[in-house]
Amino acid sequence: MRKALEVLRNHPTASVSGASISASEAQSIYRFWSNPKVSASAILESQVSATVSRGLDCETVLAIQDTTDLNFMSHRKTEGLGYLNHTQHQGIKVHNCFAVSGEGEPLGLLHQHCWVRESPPVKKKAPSKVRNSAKPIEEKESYRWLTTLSAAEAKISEQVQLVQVADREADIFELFAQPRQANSELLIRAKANRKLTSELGRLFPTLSEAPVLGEFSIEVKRNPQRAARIAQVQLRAMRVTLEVPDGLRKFKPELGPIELNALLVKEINVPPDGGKPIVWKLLTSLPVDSFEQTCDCVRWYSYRWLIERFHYTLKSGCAIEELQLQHRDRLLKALATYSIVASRLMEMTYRARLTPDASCEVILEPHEWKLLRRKFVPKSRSKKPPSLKQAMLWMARLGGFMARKGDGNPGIKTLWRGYTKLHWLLEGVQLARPS
Ligand SMILES: [Mn+2]
Repeated sequence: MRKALEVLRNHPTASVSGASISASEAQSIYRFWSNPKVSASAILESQVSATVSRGLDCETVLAIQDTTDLNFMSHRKTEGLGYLNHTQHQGIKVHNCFAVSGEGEPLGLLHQHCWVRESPPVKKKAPSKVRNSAKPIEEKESYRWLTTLSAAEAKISEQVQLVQVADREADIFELFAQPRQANSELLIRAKANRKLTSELGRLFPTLSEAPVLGEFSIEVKRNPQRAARIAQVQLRAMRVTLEVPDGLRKFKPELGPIELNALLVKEINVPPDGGKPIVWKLLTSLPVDSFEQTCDCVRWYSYRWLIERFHYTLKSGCAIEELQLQHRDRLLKALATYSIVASRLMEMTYRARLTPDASCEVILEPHEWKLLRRKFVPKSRSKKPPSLKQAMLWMARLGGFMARKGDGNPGIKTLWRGYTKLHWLLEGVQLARPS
């Protein structure tokens, strides 16, 4: 147990994750996950503090929030799971806050909140009063968006501009109304056609009449519904004052109308694959006085896909590992460990794509790349570290990537497998060393 703890605590960020999943340590790690004195948040601490210190070098940190379901339906023996959105599924709900720089560089996980649902979710068809609005925000699942905002603020220095980025699920009046610390901003996609104060009426029709500021192009990433493309968008922006929703007054009589900037981002052409053009209505506390400021908002919102990517990476890893853990608490600790690995892999792939020819030492420690090279180029005597691109390719080959013509780039599952295997090998080297 102590060994596992030390491995997790003492390793610098570059190898925490890998160290914690190596095969020959698996047993001590499983014991570590079973120890009631170790908490999931203690495991995450090293990753979070690495994220925070990377954030200090940034002018802007985007705190991107989103929720994912971890489905453990196949784990019939695991106790303490809860209902997911599909009521037949059992698992854990995970709300993550993933930090990204204003330039789109993944910085790592900033906060994680997990919970299980004791009862199945109320059907969408139920009257909306029964569904949700009859409760104060503190008693709703959606309170997580507010507490995560506070958690992010507590970690990021006020010297750095902190921007909460979230999809339509976070269109919550109480979130807009929550007092924020200096230099802390919101950038949220709007879902509700809210009532505006004054004679303007509703948000959406009013916004569609706002003056056009110009055109701008953004990179739209591939997802299950669409292919990647560069989208040419038209921008409109205006200042709006949102009225307090009627259902909210009885819980929060102190709330008043809220002023925010509203943006309408509309893709001009139909995408080449015939899919839906982008239409984003965004609400933000950021200034939109100039065209450049507005473009920043849109670009920052476009980085939201990185949290989707993080969740995909996390799930790929969890599926590969086929966790056989008997109880939720152990699963939560395993999840914390895997979140660190997923975060590392995101950083590696990003850097390898951005600066493929840079030294791999920005992401790998010397003992890691030296072992990789010994495996694939046993005769090399060079002291110079290989490029990032080369190191990633070797790691992918460890994970089963054939690197034939036409194989394209290695996928995340392959890299996950390769990264894990690299650490098995490192462990093997240490075992083979005479003590
Ligand atoms: Mn979402």
